[in-house]
Amino acid sequence: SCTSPSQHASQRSSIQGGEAFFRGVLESMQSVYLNRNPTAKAILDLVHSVDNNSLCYDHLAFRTFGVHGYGIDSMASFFLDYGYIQQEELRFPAKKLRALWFSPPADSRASIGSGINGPLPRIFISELLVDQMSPQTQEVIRKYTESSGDGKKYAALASSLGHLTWDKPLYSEFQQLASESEYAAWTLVNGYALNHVTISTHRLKTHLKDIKKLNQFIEHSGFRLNSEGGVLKVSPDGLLLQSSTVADSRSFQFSDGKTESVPCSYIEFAERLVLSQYKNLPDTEVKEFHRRDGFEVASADKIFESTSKEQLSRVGS
Ligand code: OOG
Ligand code: NI
Repeated sequence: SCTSPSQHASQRSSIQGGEAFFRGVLESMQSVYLNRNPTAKAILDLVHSVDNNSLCYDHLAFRTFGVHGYGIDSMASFFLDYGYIQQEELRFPAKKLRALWFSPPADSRASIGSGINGPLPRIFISELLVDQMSPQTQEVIRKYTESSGDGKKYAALASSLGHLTWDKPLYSEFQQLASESEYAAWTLVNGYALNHVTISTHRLKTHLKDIKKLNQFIEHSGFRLNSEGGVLKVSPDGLLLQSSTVADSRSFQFSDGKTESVPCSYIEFAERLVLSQYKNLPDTEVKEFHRRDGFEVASADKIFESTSKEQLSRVGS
């Protein structure tokens, strides 16, 4: 049903027109992500090699600045144009963030294929509530979004090219943002780049379909998982289980010539259990829509920390 991230091209031939273009854009976003984030690439390769053929994405996530049209809508319009449907809002008052998630079109054809060419993933897009930031932080964010011209219209293009739509900032501006919101600092240097992909563990074929086994396997393979609030994040109904790695970092050259390490992206795992009203369905008949859908604000709040200094600077596991 699902195959390796590198087997895409041959499979795309069965998908036509708009959907082939749409998936091509997602594939470019993924290729930027894999090139910048060696841990994410290694884990995708590892899980694929153990599980033989199955790798489906649960969701893809993006971050934005909620100001001047640069917020959620700037990225959402691409997905809405290709048939995605807006779902619930999630609010994170302490982090001064909000998010929306989008479900894929019901008629998306390829349930054969892997990763980006598998079942289309949900999309999770968040935005910083810029108006609630300090005047200094707002000034930096407005300086860069204003310098971007019509960049907000090309969020998906920027993401698939791995290009910022604004100038590179000064290191001092990055630090100003980081001191108030690590999310803001991340977005200033990563822009619309894919923040994470999420492997759908229940659609794996081996013992790794159990997220607790997958977490153990990932840690035994030498990768660090985000430990904020505990490695495994469980929704109050017990049906949505999530975990994520600590983000990779890369060296970034600021406009004042300083080169410093900045956080980039991470990879997440999600296991969605069967809803209670379907608990008697035989395993072979369980489809994705029989499982817990959506996201969970308390878990998401902790997953945001996957790019935090505190998680990145942890020693050992
Ligand atoms: C998103 C964190 C939340 C989820 O699945 O709940 C999340 C982010 O780090 O931008 O990914
Ligand atoms: Ni996520």
